[in-house]
Amino acid sequence: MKTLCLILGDQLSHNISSIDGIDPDQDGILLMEVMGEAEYVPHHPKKIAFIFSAMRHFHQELKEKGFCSHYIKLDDERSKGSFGQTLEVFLNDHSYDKIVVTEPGEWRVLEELKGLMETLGVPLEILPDTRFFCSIEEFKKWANGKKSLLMENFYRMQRKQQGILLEEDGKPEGGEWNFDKENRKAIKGNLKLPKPMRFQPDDTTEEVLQLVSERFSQNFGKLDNFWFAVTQEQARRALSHFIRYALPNFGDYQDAMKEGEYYLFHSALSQYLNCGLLNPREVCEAVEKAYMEGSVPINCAEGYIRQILGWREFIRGVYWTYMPKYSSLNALKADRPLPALYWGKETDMNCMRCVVQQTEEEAHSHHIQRLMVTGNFALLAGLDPKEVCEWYLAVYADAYEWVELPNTLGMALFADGGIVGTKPYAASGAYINRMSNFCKNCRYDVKQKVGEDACPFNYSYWAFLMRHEKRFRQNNRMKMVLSHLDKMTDEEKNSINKQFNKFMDTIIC
Ligand code: DLZ
Ligand code: SF4
Repeated sequence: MKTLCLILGDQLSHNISSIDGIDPDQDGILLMEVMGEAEYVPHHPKKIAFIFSAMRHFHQELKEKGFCSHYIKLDDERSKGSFGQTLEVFLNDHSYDKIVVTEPGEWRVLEELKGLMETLGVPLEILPDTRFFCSIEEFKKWANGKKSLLMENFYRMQRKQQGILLEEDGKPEGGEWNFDKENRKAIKGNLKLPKPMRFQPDDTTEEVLQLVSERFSQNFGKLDNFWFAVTQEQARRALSHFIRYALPNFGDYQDAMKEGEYYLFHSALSQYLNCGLLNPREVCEAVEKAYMEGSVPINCAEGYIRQILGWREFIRGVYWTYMPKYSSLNALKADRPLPALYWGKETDMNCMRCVVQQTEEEAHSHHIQRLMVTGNFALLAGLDPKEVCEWYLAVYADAYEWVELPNTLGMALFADGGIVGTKPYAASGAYINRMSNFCKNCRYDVKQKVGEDACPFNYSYWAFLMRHEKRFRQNNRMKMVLSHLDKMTDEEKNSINKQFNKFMDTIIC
């Protein structure tokens, strides 16, 4: 049976289930650059360039391994709007008895593939994505019947099942399951900061950069200084570089931010993991090995492994358990449009300006910047989750809906009403001031709660709590913060609300 294997842009792994069983002597493989995927949200140009270049390199590697790999470039006339249309055109010239594809990372694409089963006239088989530790079915089984889904419980179960960072008696390495308490230092003094490994674009990447600059220059984001890894071999070098130079301090400074310093001790490997250039297993194994050899302390190894084995898998499980309803949840009924400052319009809020500028330059910012600056602001301001989610999906090189949606809609915006997190990650300017130096160069005063010079995060925080007071009174974990609200006079509350509304009117126009 002559089989065609489809490889999507985030499936660039040589051990992916769809390739397993492909016979180089008779079967074929197809990768397609299609406009529908490139523009369903206005992706950052660096994201498009990264995916296209990694796809083209992957195709080259498949050919070198002896596979009959076909590649349709975006400017090839056979590239039509969607995967389905392009595939139809391809099948006019090539005959296959069967098509196989690994399940896609997005609901939208899964629906498209299911639709093709009816119309293509060739059987299409969708295989499970075995690159994850936990299958979708396993996650659903774990989640079934639970009132709330605690990531920590899921994570411990994964550690036990996978045998990662466990002592011989099954107890956790270092005596604790979670070292998060040790991960909250701010950057002080002249700490030497490493940089992620950078790669010079080769001819293939240069060709893609040219294409993207011609076709997507109107999108938010800069294309110059492209440095991402675009092959598995490069991504593996970036992983070793991270483990050697950044991981030993990753844990301590995981939540820190510093103006002008984009990566601190973060790995910047998520775009490689999420498109398949790195496998989560090899990443966890390499980090565990570094710990066992004594080159990395436990809080760093555990903190990093928790992100991959715990959080990343948990988020994927939530996505596939709750979709398609999940994408339209809006528990806090937030409906303000996304202010233009998210697309680079000047703002006096230094923290927002710095994070948006970094995003524009790099198509990357680290998780605390995403959660506690741009995400926190969106939560406090009551921005429409649909618009916020679209922004996150568009601007980050590692963003596919399965990972972006629960992180944004659930964790940052609390729009799922508590599926991902038990309470909203709302914080005033004090948090940003504690974890960064942004406030030093800001026109606003982080110490002032209200007034023309007050930090907008401060009055927005209190206005947010007032707006949702009734709901949050029912949440035990919100008791402490609401007790502060109880001490405020009506006059104070009124002036906070007035200033919040006035500020929102000035930034949303
Ligand atoms: C993000 C993206 C972009 C920009 N372009 C393509 C493309 O042209 N061809 C392709 O196969 N994949 C692309 N991707 C990644 C897909 O959007 C991703 O594979 C699906 O969203 C996963 O369901
Ligand atoms: Fe951000 Fe407020 Fe600090 Fe300015 S003062 S940087 S707006 S937290």
